Amino acid sequence: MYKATILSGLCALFSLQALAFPLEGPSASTKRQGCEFDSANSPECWGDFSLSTNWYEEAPDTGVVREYWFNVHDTTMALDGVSRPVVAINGSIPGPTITADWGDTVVVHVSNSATNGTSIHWHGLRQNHTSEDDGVASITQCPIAPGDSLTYTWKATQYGTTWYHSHYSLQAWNGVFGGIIINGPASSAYDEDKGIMMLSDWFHVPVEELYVQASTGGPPQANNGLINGVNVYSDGGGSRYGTTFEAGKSYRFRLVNSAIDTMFRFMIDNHTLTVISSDLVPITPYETTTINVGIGQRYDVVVTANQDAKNYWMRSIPQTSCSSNEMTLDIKGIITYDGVDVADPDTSMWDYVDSCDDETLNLAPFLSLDAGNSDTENIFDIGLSAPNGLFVWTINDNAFLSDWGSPTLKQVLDGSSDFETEQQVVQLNEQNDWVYFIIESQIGLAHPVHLHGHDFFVLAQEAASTYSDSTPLNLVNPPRRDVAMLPAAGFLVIAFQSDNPGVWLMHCHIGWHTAQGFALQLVERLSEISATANTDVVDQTCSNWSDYAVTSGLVQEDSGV
Ligand SMILES: *[C@@H]1O[C@H](CO)[C@@H](O)[C@H](O)[C@H]1NC(C)=O
Ligand SMILES: *[C@@H]1O[C@H](CO)[C@@H](O)[C@H](O)[C@H]1NC(C)=O
Ligand SMILES: *[C@@H]1O[C@H](CO)[C@@H](O)[C@H](O)[C@H]1NC(C)=O
Ligand SMILES: *[C@@H]1O[C@H](CO)[C@@H](O)[C@H](O)[C@H]1NC(C)=O
Ligand SMILES: *[C@@H]1O[C@H](CO)[C@@H](O)[C@H](O)[C@H]1NC(C)=O
Ligand SMILES: [Cu+2]
Repeated sequence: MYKATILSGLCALFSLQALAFPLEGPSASTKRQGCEFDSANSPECWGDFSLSTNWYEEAPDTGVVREYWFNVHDTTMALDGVSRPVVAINGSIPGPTITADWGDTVVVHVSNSATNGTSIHWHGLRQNHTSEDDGVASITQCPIAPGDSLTYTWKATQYGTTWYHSHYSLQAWNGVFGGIIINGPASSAYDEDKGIMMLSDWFHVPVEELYVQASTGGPPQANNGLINGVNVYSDGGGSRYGTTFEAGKSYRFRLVNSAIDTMFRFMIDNHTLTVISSDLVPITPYETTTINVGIGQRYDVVVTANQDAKNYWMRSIPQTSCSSNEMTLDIKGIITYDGVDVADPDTSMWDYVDSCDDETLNLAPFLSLDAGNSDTENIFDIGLSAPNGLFVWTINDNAFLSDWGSPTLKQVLDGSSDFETEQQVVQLNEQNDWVYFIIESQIGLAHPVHLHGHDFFVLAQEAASTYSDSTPLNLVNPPRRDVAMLPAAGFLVIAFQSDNPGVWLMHCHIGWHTAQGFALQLVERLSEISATANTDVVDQTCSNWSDYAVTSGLVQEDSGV
């Protein structure tokens, strides 16, 4: 069995490598052949590889395995001073950061000690021929039952900043998420890496308790927002994220939006941001004073400590055009220049225009690639209805619904090639076809659209407008990423190649909307899928799940993802 061979190979490698390589931490100093990576002087270098390597075609093979053990459990935490029930990984929100080098293999053993099912999705990771490890309940696996565990294995063929999160119902937004850093070359120099800046919205009750409200009255207002898991709340307690600057040095921040329903504009008072990547794609650097980060998106920015030595606010501002928060202008961290007392800054924010639009103008990938002409074109019309008095989002009039106990990948492994209408399956059977998706909506709300298993090329994106045959498409090195905004009452046109056999979800990354049916799935190159998966593992997780579901009398109340 393909997977079994890989796993036993990995174990052998792991025991050989365990002593020679630390499990965590950046390894920028690891000796390499060729031009050596040095973030301050040669950020474009990576041994025999570089910033110019086409990572969709080749990646280093380090032979290094980064192994992690995650324990998902229920607990109570007061991230902003207000205590509430949460679901956490190893007692922390965000969970432990996964760190690896480009070309490493990452193995994560997930144990479920919580009272609900779980599954962990490695957002933005391509999962090249490893659909089984994509971690989406009801798509690529049954949920991991309480008391059960599952090991995920994937290769870091890309590098940069991303995150993982639960893909079981709304669970991610009770605290099951964390950062992923894959060290690799960069398109701009910097002195120090400040790591993940996780931007979240936050409620004072578990999100399930708000689902009926979200499905009748619309999304509830968030109580607060967090930066790396902390913020203050209405003078009641909590603390602020803080970090220090040494005058003259430059710092890399890795922004991740892990919200359920908030687009955040990030800024540091009086400092400009040099943007060096969007999602897992390095870009030609550009400067800006503020950056708008959609849900699920990532931007890496470099900031130089070139201002007067004092304290400055770092701000994460919910964009009110598509979100609502009690603490809109008070989700802040503090940057302290060395030698200055830590105190609340007196600085003022950069001017900005509130919006839920992507940063479209400047996102030119450093590795320039053009999109091919379309072989297959699909038009998806987004709609909203309330058949039983509860909102559902539809794609071409069909609301997505999957079954935890019967994931699509298992159906494929069991020989099925016929799927239920509400599974919303798009079959892509040709190899390396250029596939165009035209996603349109007449509803005046923006949606962050995320595709699994691929980066996509953004060919067109326009608010308050209708797509037509004469809409110009940008095929020449367009932005390339894994989440893009479908603008309000407008359209988004994306393209990708069918180069990854597997079952892949595409969905709106607003948690409420995913749960309310705004999703579809690709069954890509059906006949090649079984060769990528380990049927025994898929079946075992499902049989454990089925035992649990029967005895607990569990009822699935949403789309499942
Ligand atoms: C993706 O997987 C295929 C099949 O195993 C392999 O041929 C290809 O080299 C892989 N791509 C990368 C970038 O590793
Ligand atoms: C998480 O906790 C488990 C014990 O439950 C421990 O074995 C593991 O090392 C911890 N992992 C991390 C990344 O902290
Ligand atoms: C999680 O478990 C609790 C307690 O058993 C239950 O009330 C709740 O509905 C579950 N949530 C989901 C999404 O299954
Ligand atoms: C799941 O299945 C494995 C393999 O049979 C078994 O060892 C394990 O105890 C099961 N876990 C649960 C929670 O049923
Ligand atoms: C910061 O910028 C504001 C204008 O936004 C300006 O008035 C102020 O002098 C600047 N402060 C410093 C320390 O440069
Ligand atoms: Cu949406």
